[in-house]
Amino acid sequence: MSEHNYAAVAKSIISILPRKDYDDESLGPLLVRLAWHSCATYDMATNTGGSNGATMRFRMEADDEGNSGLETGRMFLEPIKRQYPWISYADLWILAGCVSIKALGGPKIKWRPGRVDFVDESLTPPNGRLPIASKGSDHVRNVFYRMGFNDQEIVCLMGAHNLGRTHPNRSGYDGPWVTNPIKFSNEFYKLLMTNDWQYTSSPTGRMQYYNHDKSLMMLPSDMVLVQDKKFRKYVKIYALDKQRFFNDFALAFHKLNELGVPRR
Ligand code: CCH
Repeated sequence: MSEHNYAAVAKSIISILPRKDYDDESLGPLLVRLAWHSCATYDMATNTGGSNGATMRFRMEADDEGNSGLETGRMFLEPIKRQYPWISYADLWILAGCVSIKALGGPKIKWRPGRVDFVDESLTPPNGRLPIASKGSDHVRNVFYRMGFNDQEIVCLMGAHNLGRTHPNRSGYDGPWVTNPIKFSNEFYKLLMTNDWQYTSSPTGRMQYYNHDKSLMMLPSDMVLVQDKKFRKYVKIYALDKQRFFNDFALAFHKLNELGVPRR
């Protein structure tokens, strides 16, 4: 069954993650964001969008403002796709996200193959379903409730911002959230609980939160998690209990990547 050796694909993905010339020397965070955005178009009411279909291959979704930078992630996965042409892009992107989380010290995420690549471009979900970082708690809730998540799961999933950074040439925001952006941890929640945040302009003019020496950042949509009492409760829990965060994150990320995937 070498034809469907997903473990071999996973191994090959792990082998391309370390990269001296890229960001914090790992492609992992970018691939986690790619997986997340391929899922984040899901709409429960119409059962449209989500990771099945790999519709980000199509121009309309690739050009959605929120997906800026993700062409780089898809490009890095091309050699893997060439090596294992039988895997769908839809499965590959999600597998890459799951494998990256684990490789960067996070929990093991349950992953199942079975996603297909749509040929019909008209099945691409409309633009505008991704969350916008400058908006408040109503917006964040609307986006995640539309996918079928509750407040606890929202706070938990946002903990992926323990990884990676924002890029002025992609989103216009600037900097990493935590001191080691290639180690999955609960530091994001601990930092959110501090009072070290100044609402300031980034070099591109985007308003965001910087810490005292501008070495770390938070998006307005991250700060919502401590400004909103119902969210804040879970930030406290995850700041104090890393294991609970890891367990809950594994469940929530699995739920995320199954959204809209037809299963018998
Ligand atoms: Fe995120 N995220 N995210 N995010 N995100 C960005 C980067 C990453 C929002 C906005 C942004 C999730 C939720 C949200 C990652 C994973 C997740 C950036 C910077 C913005 C802006 C992009 C750039 O400039 O490169 C908003 C808004 C929300 C919700 O309201 C969730 C949920 C996940 C995963 C479960 C990861 C990882 C990154 C880092 C990417 C990198 O290139 O380092």
